[in-house]
Amino acid sequence: MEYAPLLFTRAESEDLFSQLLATTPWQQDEVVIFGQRRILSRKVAWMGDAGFTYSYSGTSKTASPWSPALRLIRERVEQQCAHRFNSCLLNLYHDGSEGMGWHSDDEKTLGRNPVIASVSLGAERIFKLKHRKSGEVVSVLLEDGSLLVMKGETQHHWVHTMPKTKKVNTPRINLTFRTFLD
Ligand SMILES: O=C(O)CCC(=O)C(=O)O
Ligand SMILES: [Mn+2]
Repeated sequence: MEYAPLLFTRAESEDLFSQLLATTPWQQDEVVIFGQRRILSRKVAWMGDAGFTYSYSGTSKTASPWSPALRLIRERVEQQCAHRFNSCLLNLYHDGSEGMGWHSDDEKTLGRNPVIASVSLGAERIFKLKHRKSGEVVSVLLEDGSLLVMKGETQHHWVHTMPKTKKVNTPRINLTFRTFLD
């Protein structure tokens, strides 16, 4: 796991945040939990190269084309990681009442040891990883404009979460760049 606090300057990230907020085709997320369909207040979008369908917690989505803001972010991330990405999942957390439960990004179509590059814009939030066997928990503060890269066997051995918190009352956008295999 690698963390870079300032992939984007404060000014860049402010500008990118408002562009993404305005131009992203945000959808209300839906998940199936114990066989029941639930609407989440977090908003999501799925962007990528043409023709991708992504299945995620029981629903499937087709990728929208890259927006100019997201294309720019992708280029910076690809330079930093020396890795190409063909898709990105965007999450909009309106405030600390919205989060994401424990999971790993282990969809089969990502391959065995995926590189997942996570860009954070807006409110700082704590991100946690937990080792499946030992139970060890690692907390990382994901700052505005930062990049967190998970790779190698991370998804086999660790689950991760974006916990809800009462301390945050401003929005955050998270982008996870992923590479789906053909
Ligand atoms: O918001 C985050 O930092 C985590 C997002 C995440 O884990 C995911 O989209 O799979
Ligand atoms: Mn994840």
